Amino acid sequence: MAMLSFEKKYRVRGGTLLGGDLFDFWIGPFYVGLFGIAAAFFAILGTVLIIYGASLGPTWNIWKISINPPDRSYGLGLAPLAAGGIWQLVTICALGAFISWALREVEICRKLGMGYHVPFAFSFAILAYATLVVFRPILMGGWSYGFPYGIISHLDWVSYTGYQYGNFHYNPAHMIAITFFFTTCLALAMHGGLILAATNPPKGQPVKAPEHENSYFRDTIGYSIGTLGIHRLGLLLALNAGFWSAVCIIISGPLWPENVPWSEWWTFEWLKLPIWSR
Ligand code: 07D
Ligand code: 07D
Ligand code: U10
Repeated sequence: MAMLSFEKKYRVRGGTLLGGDLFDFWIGPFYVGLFGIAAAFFAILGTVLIIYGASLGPTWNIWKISINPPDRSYGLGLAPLAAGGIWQLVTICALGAFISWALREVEICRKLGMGYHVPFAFSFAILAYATLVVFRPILMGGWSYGFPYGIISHLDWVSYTGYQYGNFHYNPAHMIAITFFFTTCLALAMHGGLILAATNPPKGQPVKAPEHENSYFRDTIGYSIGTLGIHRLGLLLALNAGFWSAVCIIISGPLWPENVPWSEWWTFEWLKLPIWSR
């Protein structure tokens, strides 16, 4: 079915989570919905707050603008606008926008009669973000632990926080997360490569089907996970990358003491267990 006639067929009312028929319509290609309005509201308000924060100085250089979290002395309390309060409001707007966006995705899935896999996946990104700016700061007892909202300044935060624990590469959950990120790239490259290989045979030959795809990997590595399986694996790998990222940062401070190098984990008591210490 052509896309335009398909859209005419499925663009019907219903499937909303909240608000019934209110905002149950489309603007151009975009489904609106109550959560679309909420997402637009939070995104616009958050952006306006960032621009307001930037207007307080000291720079309009896009790379250097930074909306900083409050000082350590404010603990988990509210801070004045210019001293971290804007960061707190922007954080609320960001979470409001991300969660509204995920719920809008859920409504679209319901309208289309599809599974919730895409919003489920996005929720892992939201989890990682919330871990950085809400859960870890709460466990550490201060909003100052959140990362600053600026292109360069958030890199400074990652670097600073990494070196605060000596060499962050020694964090075992960071290792697991990185391995999942790398494996996700490997899997996507293999999958993209395989699909293009099957659909681009030499001139004059027919386009190949899943039997060829399965055979390719059975010939190469002795096993094919299958055409549906690779998508399940891809999702699993990517979600684990985000999940273990959240783990690696939530344990840095709340569980593993602040300022203690992660390298010491590897000299921890468990390393002295008789099986491998002889
Ligand atoms: C390609 C989908 C499109 C999304 C894009 C990002 C904004 C920010 C805001 C000026 C893959 C849109 C950007 C809306 C503009 C202002 C105030 C997704 C794609 C194109 N980072 N990070 C970037 C964010 C964190 C880290 C780039 C966001 C953590 C490192 C971009 C968040 C840590 C590097 C960016 C976030 C961290 C980057 C490219 C939120 C650990 C880079 C992102 C909300 C996760 C790279 C200058 C990209 C870079 C980079 C955005 C969080 C580390 C500006 C929105 C605190 C080491 N980050 N980041 O392509 O070039 O993502 O930085 O959590 O090297 Mg970051
Ligand atoms: C948080 C983004 C959420 C995004 C959302 C959506 C918009 C809309 C609109 C485009 C999680 C935002 C959407 C704004 C845009 C439009 C229209 C994703 C998030 C909700 N590290 N490290 C990680 C590597 C080192 C350190 C994670 C590698 C050093 C710290 C990942 C290396 C030191 C932290 C990772 C390396 C160090 C991390 C990031 C190599 C620094 C974290 C991915 C090869 C000296 C962070 C949860 C992630 C983390 C994190 C990879 C090196 C420190 C596993 C490959 C040794 C402090 N590092 N790292 O989390 O776990 O994505 O955050 O050297 O906090 Mg690391
Ligand atoms: C995949 C796939 C597959 C496909 C695919 C894809 C995965 C096998 C079948 C998809 C993949 C691709 C297309 C490849 C490229 C994708 C990437 C590389 C990922 C990254 C993507 C991007 C960088 C693009 C990002 C773009 C976005 C997010 C769109 C931005 C949209 C908007 C700004 C509008 C959003 C709409 C909303 C919020 C709801 C509707 C509202 C409006 C349209 C109007 C605006 C709002 C209002 C009127 C509300 C009023 C405002 C209020 C009340 C606020 C007022 C407040 C104030 C303070 C003023 O596997 O198959 O192929 O294709």
